Amino acid sequence: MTDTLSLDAELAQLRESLQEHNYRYYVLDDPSIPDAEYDRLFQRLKALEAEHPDRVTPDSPTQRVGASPLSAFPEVRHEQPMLSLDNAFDEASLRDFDRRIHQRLEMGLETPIDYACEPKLDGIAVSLLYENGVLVRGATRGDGTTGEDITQNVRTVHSVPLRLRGDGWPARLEIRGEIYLPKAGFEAINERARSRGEKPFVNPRNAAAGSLRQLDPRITAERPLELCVYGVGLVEGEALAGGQVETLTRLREWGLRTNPEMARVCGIEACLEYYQRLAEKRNGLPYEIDGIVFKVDDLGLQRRLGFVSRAPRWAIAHKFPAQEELTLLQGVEFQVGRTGAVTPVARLKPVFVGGVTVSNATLHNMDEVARLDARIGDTVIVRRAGDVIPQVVRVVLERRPADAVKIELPAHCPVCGAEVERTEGEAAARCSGGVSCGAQRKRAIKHFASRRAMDIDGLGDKLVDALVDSGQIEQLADLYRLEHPRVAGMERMGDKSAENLLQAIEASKTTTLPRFLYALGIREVGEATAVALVNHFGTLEAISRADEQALQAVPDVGPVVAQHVAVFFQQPHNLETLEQLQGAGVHWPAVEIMPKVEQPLAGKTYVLTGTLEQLTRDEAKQRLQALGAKVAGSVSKKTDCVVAGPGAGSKLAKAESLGIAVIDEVALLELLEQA
Ligand code: 9MJ
Repeated sequence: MTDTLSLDAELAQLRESLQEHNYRYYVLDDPSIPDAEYDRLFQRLKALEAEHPDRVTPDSPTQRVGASPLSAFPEVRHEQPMLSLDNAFDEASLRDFDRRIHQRLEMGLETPIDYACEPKLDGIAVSLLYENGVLVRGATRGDGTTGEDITQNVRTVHSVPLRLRGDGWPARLEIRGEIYLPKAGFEAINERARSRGEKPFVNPRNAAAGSLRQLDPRITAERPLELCVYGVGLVEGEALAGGQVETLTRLREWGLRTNPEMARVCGIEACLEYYQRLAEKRNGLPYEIDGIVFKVDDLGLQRRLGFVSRAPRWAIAHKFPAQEELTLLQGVEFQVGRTGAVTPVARLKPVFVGGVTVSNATLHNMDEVARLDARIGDTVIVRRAGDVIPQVVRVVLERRPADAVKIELPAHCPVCGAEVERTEGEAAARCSGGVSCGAQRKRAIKHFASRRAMDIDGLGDKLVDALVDSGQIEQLADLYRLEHPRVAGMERMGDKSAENLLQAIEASKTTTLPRFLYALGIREVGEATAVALVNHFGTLEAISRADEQALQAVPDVGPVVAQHVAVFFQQPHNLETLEQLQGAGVHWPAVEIMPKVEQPLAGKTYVLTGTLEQLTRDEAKQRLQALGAKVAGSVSKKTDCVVAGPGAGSKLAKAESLGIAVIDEVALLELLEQA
């Protein structure tokens, strides 16, 4: 007996405690224990209930999911009809609403009315029936009189209490509210859908509807839905006194989530101010709202005002500008980004959406175009939510004209005419023009001038921007045609710095072939690949003539790199650039091809540390690489040898602790000489 008592006491205590923590977490947004502790209490309750199945109650926190899939949702009749709202799309209509109320109540306009102001959530309206404080039914709005019984799914929503807190609730109580997906939850669901190759939802409202209308409640349970309540239907037993705001405050005490932005204001001017304030806050809220609902706060006045058809005379929704509109897809242009990514952009018949006129929207990439099945001439839904760039979210297939035109990726870059490449497994298509492409020019020049490429000291990013913007550099080779007076006349330049820059540019003409090849910025061709290509082919000419098969014979060059290299050298623009650069005087010493047998360090990994005195780090690195060695930046078990100069520190210590061979610069030079 005592055992049973203490078991029941523990079960009751666990349930109450979990319910309280749920309330603090979901309703007050102020949890008092860490998640791990909540999980422990939950697991304890689950274990006890598993041991004593006869003690499981339907309102136990463990009983949110568990029901099996339905074949259809049964119909339910609401105890009280679920109302809809009239809309006001501008200030004048809102003022008319206030005027009508004054007239009906026979009140002078000078007597302001108290209004409850609530953000209008754009989710799915639900009615929750509580009997003696226990959730017995959840239903959709349906036609307002009859809805669908979605009790199983509603129970999986954590902010829906399975039992009301406290006391004093009416014996039977219908709660009205909205189940919705916060913005972050919507993004997460769509991200997951995309990663699985599934179709993403168009907007959070559709995602919430799709989640709530699952016949299998286990799927609903995986969606981060939330509840927010804004009213009541049937109230049987205890009456609810006070106004709208007071009612919602009571509901909150009973454990139901209400909107913290809710406010009571006096008079229509204050309503307009509230609307403005929330309009400014809209993008920063964690959930989507599509307007503000204003309700006469006093329940007595509400009763006197009554209804017309299904909408109360005492409430109105003042809508924000729509975030989705229909328009025509008039064309598609392809833009080339700094990295060469070729992006389709929809040209739309201008349409007012999300508070601005939109005439362009991104289509992301060709995979997205295929997913949308968009064609020129289609009617599309454009969405502009918050500050994000407008998107085409859906095509209205029923409105497709017979002459709608398929969207094709152009074969050639719209900026430079070079071939457009698509790599297997990559969504973006890219221009292969590289250095010769105007869209990629600034980036290409910055890379060309960088220290590990042509090493043009003093040619920083800002200066490159200024030189391109002022028209002094249109193509790479223009670098070598810069003239002193114009350079010196630029902002923050002067005689001396111009002279230094021109000298550095002059000095860069004397380079090495691997550096030059790397400087061209061919995709996937880093320094090591450039060295490998040069070692294998010996001359730029040979590299440029090699086909993909020949390129793949180079160590570490796979099909993707081979394709990028081959395509680069097939572009007439690129060949012209190479000619111009060499014509401007860029040159390098001839390279002796090392037959593979003469790569005595192939497969070995070297690490350089400390100061070298006779060689620069780069020279040492290039000469080691020329012998087939890999030069790594850090010491690991895979390192074969560490070259340590004066000042070597932790890398040397690590090499010693791992028992890795250590040599000094003299030994390195000997090694390089012998090889
Ligand atoms: C929404 N959707 O946020 C009402 N609503 O009141 C609020 N909807 C409503 N109130 C009566 N805050 C009918 C609908």
